Amino acid sequence: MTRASSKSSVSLPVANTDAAPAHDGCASCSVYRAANLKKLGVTMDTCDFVIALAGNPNTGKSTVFNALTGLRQHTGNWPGKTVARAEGAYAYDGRRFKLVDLPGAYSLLSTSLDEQIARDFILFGQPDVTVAVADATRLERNLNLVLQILEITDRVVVCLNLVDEAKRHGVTVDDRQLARDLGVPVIPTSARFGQGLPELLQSISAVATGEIVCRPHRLATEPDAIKPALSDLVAQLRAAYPDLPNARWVALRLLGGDESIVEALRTGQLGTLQASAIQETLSA
Ligand SMILES: Nc1nc2c(ncn2[C@@H]2O[C@H](COP(=O)(O)OP(=O)(O)O)[C@@H](O)[C@H]2O)c(=O)[nH]1
Ligand SMILES: [Mg+2]
Repeated sequence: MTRASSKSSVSLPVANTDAAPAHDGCASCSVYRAANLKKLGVTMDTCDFVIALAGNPNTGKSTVFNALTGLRQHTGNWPGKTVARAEGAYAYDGRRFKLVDLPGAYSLLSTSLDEQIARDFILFGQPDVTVAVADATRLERNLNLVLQILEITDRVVVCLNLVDEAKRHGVTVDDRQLARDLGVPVIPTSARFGQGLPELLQSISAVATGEIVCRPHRLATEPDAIKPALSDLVAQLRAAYPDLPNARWVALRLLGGDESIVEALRTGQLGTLQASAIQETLSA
């Protein structure tokens, strides 16, 4: 499916000005060029796929975003830097990808505005791929959000970033085992230095086109006690909102008393929220 948009073309610098040491994945070497990346800035006349960048604050989402789009989304080493989502585009292997840099989030269950924006986009915006950017130096903490994302969508690539920092602290992550455990591709990167980005581009493309089919790790099952209520609620949600992408997840949130979802349902905004998120996805 091709998604259309009306944004005008803007010519933007494409060079990655961050100091980049010589290595396989850097922006200036042949491997990177061979990755067939064309940074399109905010040129999004048409795009084939919408890609969301999600992750805890300070995991390098905006650094990845800038490296792939050639834009200059602000990066910083403190939380809350990205307050709204930023959008840009790139072309890879003859296809056009719209990249959405979501605000940092520790959880998709919280009620902070940043986290709600991120959650609504992943849940209702239906990105073709969600890239979960995780900090390799704080993997355990970061996996909380990754696992929550895997509950909502099965098209996920984990960008295991800051591996250079992890290495400096003597931490190595077995990314292959992690990929097996999570059931989605895990790509080690040092986005600041362009390392791993060709592999990341390749994985995003493969998941978007269906060449790679993810089998995400999901919580085994819900407790027996809530099963009848859950299936009843799921049926009602499906009847009321046939296009709702993940009725089970929404039902679980309702049973958990998630105020924002309860409110969205009570006011009838659940359908509107869904429609507007999709509309924004298409027209931004
Ligand atoms: N050492 C190192 N620093 C990085 C890497 N990626 C991002 N950073 C730095 O981490 C900080 C936060 O990055 P940013 O992209 O703003 O994170 P965001 O909050 O997730 O958007 C910035 O100072 C980046 O330069 C990396 O792979 N290695
Ligand atoms: Mg950011």
